[in-house]
Amino acid sequence: MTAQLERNAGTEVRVVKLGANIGARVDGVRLSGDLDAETVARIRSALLTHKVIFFRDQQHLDDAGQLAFAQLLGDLTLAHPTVRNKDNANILPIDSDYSKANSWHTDVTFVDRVPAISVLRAVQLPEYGGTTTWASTVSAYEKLPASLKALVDSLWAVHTNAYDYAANVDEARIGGVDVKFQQYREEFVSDVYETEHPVVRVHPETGERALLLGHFVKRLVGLTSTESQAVFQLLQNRVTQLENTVRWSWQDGDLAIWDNRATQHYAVADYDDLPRRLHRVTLAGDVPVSIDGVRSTTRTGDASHYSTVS
Ligand SMILES: O=C(O)CCC(=O)C(=O)O
Ligand SMILES: [Fe+2]
Repeated sequence: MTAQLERNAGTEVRVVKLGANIGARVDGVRLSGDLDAETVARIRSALLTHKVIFFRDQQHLDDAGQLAFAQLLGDLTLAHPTVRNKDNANILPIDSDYSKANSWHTDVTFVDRVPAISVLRAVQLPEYGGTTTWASTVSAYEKLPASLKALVDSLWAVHTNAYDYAANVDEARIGGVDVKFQQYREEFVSDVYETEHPVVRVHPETGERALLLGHFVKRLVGLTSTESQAVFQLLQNRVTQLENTVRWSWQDGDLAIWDNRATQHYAVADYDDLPRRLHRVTLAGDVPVSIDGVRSTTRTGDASHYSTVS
């Protein structure tokens, strides 16, 4: 294994690269709301470079600590545009009792203000399975041949939370006919959102071009649904190519941060009916912008209650 060690002078922060295209583990940091500006800058820089970063041994963090740390990286969004959490307005529990995200997606792309960053903390883990995999949508774009770049550079997609759920997830495997699951699903689509995004967005901090797709895509603008599916699948296959991914095996005390403007992810549902719970916090993002400088447009719904635009 050719893990690369970057030692930063002055502090203990060590960034250990996990793969050529995506992923790094950050060692030597005790996460909290009290980190100094230099450490926060290093974490942000590691995130922008590696797209998803992992921290071990953060057992001291609770919800309040996770929120305090996350706020050093940006402004909090609500837990979700439609799903309410009565315990804490800013934390979305990812609980295997009522949802399993075993489908490739970028978080909350059905609104115009797609969150910039997601911060996910392990709370309860199964004895086996339950890994999560991330893919770089930047390297997926960069590796496209010129002919496919020409296709996607001016392509737009309609994203919605009322997507065809059964087409993407094998419902039978997720606890059968489960009332809690059904209720969650109903809350998820209680307000319908539809947004048109460019398939290639320019990252506001790095200037990199990234594919903006994932399972909230309903169709590609100007294409029939059959054509949309074919082109979508072709591009998704590029995103999820294994060389383009990193897979994380969760341990107690782990925290992951991903750049939601440059990645998709998939939670592997291979832990039977064992309980699994993680807490997610998201940070406000900008409205995506195409290569031509055109911003995404809302078709249905108003997400201003959910998040500011960073
Ligand atoms: O369960 C996981 O590992 C990830 C779930 C997910 O999609 C998310 O936290 O945004
Ligand atoms: Fe997600």
